[in-house]
Amino acid sequence: MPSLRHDWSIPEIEAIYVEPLTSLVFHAASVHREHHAPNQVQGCMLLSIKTGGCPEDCGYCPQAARYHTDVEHQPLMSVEDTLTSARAAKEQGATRFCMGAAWRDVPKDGRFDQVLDMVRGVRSLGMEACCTLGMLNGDQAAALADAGLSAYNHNLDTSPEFYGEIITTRTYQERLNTLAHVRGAGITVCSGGIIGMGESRAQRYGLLRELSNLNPHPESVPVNMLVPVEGTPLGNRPAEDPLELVRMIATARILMPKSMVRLSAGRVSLSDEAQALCFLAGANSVFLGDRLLTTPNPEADTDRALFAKLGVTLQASHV
Ligand code: SAM
Ligand code: DTB
Ligand code: SF4
Repeated sequence: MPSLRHDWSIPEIEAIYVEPLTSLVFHAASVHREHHAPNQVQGCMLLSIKTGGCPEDCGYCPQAARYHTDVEHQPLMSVEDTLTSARAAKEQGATRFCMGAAWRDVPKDGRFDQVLDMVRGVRSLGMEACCTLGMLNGDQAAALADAGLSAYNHNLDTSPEFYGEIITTRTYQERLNTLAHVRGAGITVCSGGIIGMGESRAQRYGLLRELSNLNPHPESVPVNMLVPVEGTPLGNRPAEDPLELVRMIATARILMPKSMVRLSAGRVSLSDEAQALCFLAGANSVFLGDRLLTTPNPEADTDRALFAKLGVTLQASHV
């Protein structure tokens, strides 16, 4: 089996991304089958534990305080309510519970202790626990690792060149620093990006190069399709072509063969056929539940019917 590579170049990435679609999907599916059970998908469930009011200016995000969206601000949820939600997630077949907070960075007060309690609680239910809390330092990463955190989500979102068009309140390097702290604490890394923000294909290759040149590769790579939200600067973006999503997923699968590639935001706007192509192209994880953080995701019944139709089974817990 070829060893994993961390030196993919832009021309190599481009050559993969632009293969004729059926060749690309066949290539990705072949790589997928060498490393993963082809018809098994990991189910993750998201919960927004602190919603809205974020000081950052991420152009896609309904939770940025400066944009006027319908999102209602909510302070940090209680540990009890969070665990009630985690139990429901487990019932629906999720093996990973992911807690998201609209923070620029992890707060240095009692709220962090509360998050640590949530992490311990989720782990005690026998689920993987993931958090996405914004930037963090080495000590905070170590505390999360101590509490048993399985993964930390922190997306690079796009290429270094395009980043400044979407976010100006922090730098790409700060994103990379947080990922290094997470890795340094021994927590697995979940990092990916978004397509459909007006980036060029070349800028997608740039994101894929950054992700695939991390050593080790992120254990999970969420590929989001922009959910345009009214009131945000990207609220009027036209819908992205689902076949670009398929190319992005297939290329990520080929560059990072062992990683979980997550078909993330945007599933509500995809047909069953488009989702089937994404799974064929190597996506092997999804978010379950009718809500992502603040925007809709397919209903449980809709997903059950889709998985039954495709013969996809949800991965059993290995915790
Ligand atoms: N505040 C933390 C941060 O930025 O890392 C954690 C939460 S933030 C909402 C998590 C990720 O959600 C972002 O990095 C972005 O990739 C994704 N996201 C946010 N809004 C989105 C949208 N409208 N469409 C697609 N993905 C989105
Ligand atoms: C990721 O890459 N996608 C998820 C999760 N990581 C945190 C979030 C998607 C958010 C979509 C917009 C919303 O629901 O607010
Ligand atoms: Fe804040 Fe995260 Fe939204 Fe950016 S993506 S505005 S950091 S919640």
